[in-house]
Amino acid sequence: MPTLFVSDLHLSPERPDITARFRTLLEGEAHKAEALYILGDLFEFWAGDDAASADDLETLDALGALRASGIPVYFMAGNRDFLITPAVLQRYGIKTLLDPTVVDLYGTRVVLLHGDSLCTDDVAYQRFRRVVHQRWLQRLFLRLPAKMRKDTVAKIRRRTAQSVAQKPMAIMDVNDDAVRACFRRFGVNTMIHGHTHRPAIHTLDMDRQACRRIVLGDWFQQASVLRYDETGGHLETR
Ligand code: LP5
Ligand code: MN
Repeated sequence: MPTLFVSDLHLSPERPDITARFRTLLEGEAHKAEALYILGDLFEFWAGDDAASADDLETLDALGALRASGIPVYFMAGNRDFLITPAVLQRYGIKTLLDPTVVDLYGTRVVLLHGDSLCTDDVAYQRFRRVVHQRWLQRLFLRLPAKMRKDTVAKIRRRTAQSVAQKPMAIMDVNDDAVRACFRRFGVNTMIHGHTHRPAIHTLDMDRQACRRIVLGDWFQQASVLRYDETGGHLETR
């Protein structure tokens, strides 16, 4: 049976079409899978577990139902939903993965990432990332009333959207040296990540060995799904 990978769904009540697409996957194809891996940005944003919307909880319920039917569900946080706690995910039977994580897929060691850590040319983003990943700042933020947190996230999203609009496309892709360093660090020849919304299977030579970087796409127009089995990775849309 294949293992399914998805990322960058950006689920929100404003985009019921994406939620519907995800439900179709969860209630159908996912039941015939070995496991489901979510590699970040499942949610458009996460302002704290107590600030989750009814839609967010329904999504977690649907994932919990898949897990309850015997299909393991793994979640790695993205740059939008990193505030979701492992405790909440565990309540639904979902296992949290750290970024990066190495897994064994049908006898091949594969490194999994959200992908934002590889975008080292985007200096403003890397600075922003370092700040919001500070544990003390997160703890302080989570002590604020939920309404204030949601307003702050809305402000951050407006500011970052302005910032993205002014950035050259090239700096928002992965940096080649960062990719090579990651292959080297884990001694693997396959990598799977999302974040850049540029679905593709890239091959590159590392010390005369062919390496593969599989990039998942977003779900805005269609569902981007990686079906991985004994024959390798198949990047598909639904
Ligand atoms: O996800 P994607 O692909 O759209 O965009 C990313 C980068 N953007 C972000 C921001 C998120 O999209 C939205 C934030 C979610 C908030 C979660 C909770 C936060 C709580 C804080 C806890 C302490 O990650 C974007 C990249 C792009 O990918 C491509 O890689 O470029 O990065 C940016 O836009 C970052 C900016 O360049 C950095 C500067 C923005 C200034 C923000 C100031 C905040 C002001 C606060 C006001 C109260
Ligand atoms: Mn992302």
